[in-house]
Amino acid sequence: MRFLVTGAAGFIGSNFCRLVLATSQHEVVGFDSMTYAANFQSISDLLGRRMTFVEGEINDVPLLEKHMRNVDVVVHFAAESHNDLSIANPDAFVHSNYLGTFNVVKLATKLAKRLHHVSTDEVFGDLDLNETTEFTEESNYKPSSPYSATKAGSDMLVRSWARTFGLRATISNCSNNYGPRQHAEKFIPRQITEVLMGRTMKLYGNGSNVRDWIHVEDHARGVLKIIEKGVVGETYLIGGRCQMSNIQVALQLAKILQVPREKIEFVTDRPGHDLRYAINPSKFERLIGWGEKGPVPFMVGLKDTVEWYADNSSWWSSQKAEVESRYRSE
Ligand code: NAD
Ligand code: TDX
Repeated sequence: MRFLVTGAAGFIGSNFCRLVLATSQHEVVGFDSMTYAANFQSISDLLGRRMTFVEGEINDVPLLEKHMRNVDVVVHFAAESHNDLSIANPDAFVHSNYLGTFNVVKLATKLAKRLHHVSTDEVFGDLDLNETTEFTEESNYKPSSPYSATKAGSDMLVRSWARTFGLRATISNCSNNYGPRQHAEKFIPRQITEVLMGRTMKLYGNGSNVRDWIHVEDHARGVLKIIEKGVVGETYLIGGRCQMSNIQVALQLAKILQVPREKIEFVTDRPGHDLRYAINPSKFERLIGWGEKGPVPFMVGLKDTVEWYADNSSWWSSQKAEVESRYRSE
């Protein structure tokens, strides 16, 4: 099959393209508008016979249509993805996440293409810290931030086009990803790069908020499996059953980076900060059947991720100054 991958130069999109080229015979057309979050170095080594790249906006309908015509499946990752930025600048989130997905679903319907829409567990809002509840495919939508609200809206567009206009679509809502090639604005790469630069980690509030971590390769494997074997019309919740508080993650990072816990600094909390996310991935696990290898164990993946950032400062050094100057001005 030939895939049109929107957001191909971002964190998860680029890791997905890498996995597809390494483990299948599918062809890839990467499509990305190269916002601040994209990094051409994440895909430059992949371009060749089975992968091409188009710099383009999903809201540029004629350009998107031209490239969508030549593929079998649209894999839609493109989005503004950072909660902190959505608080400072929500307009870009409505533009890319909501209107952009509106254009993607309309064109996929018009051209009768199969669509896989990549979404987030944040559409379900947050869970209490002291409970053991988890999100399921039946959970109500209750987004908290402009980011999660626009992702929730994008899911609704996909669902309604599937029911009303016969769009052949699947949706996945995944938990927090970590791994190589994630922008330095996000929690884990920010803390690793701060320590590599001799500074302190920056934890919001008291560090008790909980996230459910999954390695980006496992998310990419999941998306590919849903495209190949998932049931059209279904939603899958992807997660790795790995709930950790931010302070627990920071302590593990301190251990791997061999710095004392005094390197962890507590800073002003994020407004509206979601307390806990937790995915019940039972339905997805029945589809993926992890096999003997299973998902990447968090401590193994975290250690590899630290090594990747230590070895690839040329990938993140130019975005790092920009990120920290943005955080200082917030
Ligand atoms: P990212 O910010 O690293 O990458 C997003 C990419 O989309 C960037 O390369 C950007 O240039 C591109 N893009 C943005 N707006 C565009 C537009 N209008 N037209 C074309 N390209 C555009 O984000 P990510 O972490 O790789 O997330 C990818 C997808 O996965 C998003 O839809 C996000 O909501 C979802 N998701 C992310 C996580 C996570 O933990 N990062 C978890 C679950 C779901
Ligand atoms: O410097 C920081 N310090 C800190 O304590 C940053 C950047 C974050 N945090 C906290 C906030 C969250 O509790 O760490 C946790 C993770 O923060 P982010 O990396 O910003 O991720 P989150 O807000 O949980 O959203 C992420 O997961 C779901 C992705 O950015 C989304 O795109 C995805 O949909």
